[in-house]
Amino acid sequence: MRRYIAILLALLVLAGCGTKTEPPPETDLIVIGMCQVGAESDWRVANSESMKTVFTEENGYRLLFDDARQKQENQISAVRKFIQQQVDYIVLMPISETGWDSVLQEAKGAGIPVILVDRMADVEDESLYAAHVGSNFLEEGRRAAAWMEETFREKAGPVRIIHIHGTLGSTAQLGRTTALEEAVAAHEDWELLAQLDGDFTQAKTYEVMTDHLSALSEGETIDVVYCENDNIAFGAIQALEERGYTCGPGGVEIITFDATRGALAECLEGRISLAVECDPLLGPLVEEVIQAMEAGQVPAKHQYPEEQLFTAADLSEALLAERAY
Ligand code: GZL
Ligand code: ZN
Repeated sequence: MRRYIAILLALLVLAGCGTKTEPPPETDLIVIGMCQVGAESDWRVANSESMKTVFTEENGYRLLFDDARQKQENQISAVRKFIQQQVDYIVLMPISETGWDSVLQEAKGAGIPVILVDRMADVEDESLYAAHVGSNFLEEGRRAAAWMEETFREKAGPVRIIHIHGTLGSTAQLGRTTALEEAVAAHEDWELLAQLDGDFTQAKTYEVMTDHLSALSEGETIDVVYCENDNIAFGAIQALEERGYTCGPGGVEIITFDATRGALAECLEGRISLAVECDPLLGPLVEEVIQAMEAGQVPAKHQYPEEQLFTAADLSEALLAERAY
């Protein structure tokens, strides 16, 4: 009997049942420290998904993912943690443009390349980052302003605009705001009624827009609300409709940026007038940069995704169904 048990034990050990499963060996996986802003918007969730889909162990990567919960100090400590862990690359989605010089200097000193994704970091020394992959936000805003010019060309009297901006100091906010302010300055018949801080979230926008509307006289005319992302648009529409306004073409024209599926559905429904696409699926572009660097090449400093505008005429249920985000 004892011999039988001994054989059984030996078989179990051989089968590895007795030992804990070892993680895959640190072979040649490329280790990436990723500092994400947070999960403040549908765009951000899609952006994180894109990264996690690309940077998998099957594809040859070990992804260390940090969510900064929309605080720059959390991003800075995450970069320092990744430097200590001696990752191969740091991928940073900077929440705002300033305050990065010293921590990126530390990464450079540790010989770890930094790739900026989505928003930009405004640093003195451009060698502090290897490449930037993200949208041209000023261009996005200028395309929205051109649509406004077209839409209001024949309108007699003032064009009354409420501007709800995103996280102050973020490249997306700076670019989209500059474009609107340039256009307002160029049109003496455009009136900027208010500039509110929606911080790219639906909750904050609903709060500030409700407060603003409650201070207006009943039914005061608003021609267009310029929302710097979809979640701002959702909050603004909720507040406007509660106050009796009709949103969409012919009513309060709603302009939004990102063009996530939720916003395109509202556009098809006729509550959003214009959705300016801002592509969150940047994982493949970032991987191209990393693979180029792995091959010893110097990547282009800036890589911009292709983006388009949507109005209801451009949309259908079928198109919505096939969109990735
Ligand atoms: C834009 C990105 C912005 C999105 C918002 O690339 O920085 O941040 O437009 C997100 O939805 O919060
Ligand atoms: Zn004009």
